Amino acid sequence: MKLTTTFATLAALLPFALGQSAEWGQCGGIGWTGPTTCVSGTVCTVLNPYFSQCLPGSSSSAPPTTTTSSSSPTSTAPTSTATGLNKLAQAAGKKYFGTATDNSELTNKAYTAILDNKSEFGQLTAANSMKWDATEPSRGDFTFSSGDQIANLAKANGQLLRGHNCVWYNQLPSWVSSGGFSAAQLTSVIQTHCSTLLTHYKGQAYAWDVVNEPFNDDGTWRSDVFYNTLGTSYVQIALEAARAADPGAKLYINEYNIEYTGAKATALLSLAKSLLAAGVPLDGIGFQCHFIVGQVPTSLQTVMQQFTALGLEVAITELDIRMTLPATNALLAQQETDYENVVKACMNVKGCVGITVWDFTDEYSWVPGTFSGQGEACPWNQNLQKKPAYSGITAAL
Ligand code: 9MR
Repeated sequence: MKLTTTFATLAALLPFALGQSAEWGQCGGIGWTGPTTCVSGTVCTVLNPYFSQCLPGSSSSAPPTTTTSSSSPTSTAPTSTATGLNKLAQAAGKKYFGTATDNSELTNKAYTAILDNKSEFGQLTAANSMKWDATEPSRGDFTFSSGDQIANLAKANGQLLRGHNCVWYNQLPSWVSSGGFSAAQLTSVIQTHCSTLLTHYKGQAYAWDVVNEPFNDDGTWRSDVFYNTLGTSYVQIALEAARAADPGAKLYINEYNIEYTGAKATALLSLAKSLLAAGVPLDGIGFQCHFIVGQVPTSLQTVMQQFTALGLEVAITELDIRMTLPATNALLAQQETDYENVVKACMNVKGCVGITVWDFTDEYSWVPGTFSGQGEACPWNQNLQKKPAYSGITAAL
């Protein structure tokens, strides 16, 4: 036993003696002064400007800052010992498995112990604190302290950040929605907001939901101050301002109920085509995936592929699967299957870059507050215990 421990310790130290990072170790990023090469069988992969990591595989995947040492790759292929949702997702070639979180939750130590665990979560989204009402509550008065708390946490944990969001009809201060602006004035309001927001987080966000929920479920445009004042052009205005502010961020349109084939998915597909044809900067489509147990759409993979066929990437951005309470073993078992199927859909689509759950615990889910009598939508329960849903996710990864 003692001998094994000593040998294991020496073996673990060997990469450092060779100046290499171990599998899953850091190998680069702003401020990193440690090794910049990886042990054999792993590749130094840029996850964000602050964090490059030695991921299992050879140098054919994402552009590495540096590649593996030249030691013989003919030995047994690396068997993945990955545990944790993010580790598994990355081992399977995805960029991240992530979660939404909110500022008020960060005082719960038991919660943050899981949130900060990069094996589980490699990406964070601020559930509320980067929205318009939080960041520009009155015109020109920008407040980033709450958003910064989430961004800084992601940075400290070596996690990617998804920015959410720039232009949305909801959580929009009345100075915008009822401002009586002309088209020219509202254009400037959008440009200032998107530009200031993305400039503030420049270099930190992997992606931004630049436009959120532009369509009604029947595929018509949502009637809000943006559409009513500017027509469809507001989408282009926002995307162009976002690109100019942070050229490194992937720019997304994020939407729900596009997981089903039908009018809404068709409307977004034709918008995406026309934006790309016009040279408007659009990189990705977010599939929110707020689902109901037993009713997960079988069309998810097909619809995602319709978008990736245009050259766009896609991501599952707000996954949760709710049920009518009380939870039963049968419902929890169905939820396990449902989570597995949703994650599988992303796994089956090469251009699906990652999956984000809309918070990981039932303790902080938005569902019970919005859908009376429903809940239990997350993979961890209210007591921060993993549910069968967790196994559904790992089975798919
Ligand atoms: O999780 C968010 C919740 O705390 C807010 O009260 C709610 C208000 O609009 O927004 C929730 O997040 C939404 C997200 O920003 C966009 N897609 C739907 C999400 C759930 O409502």
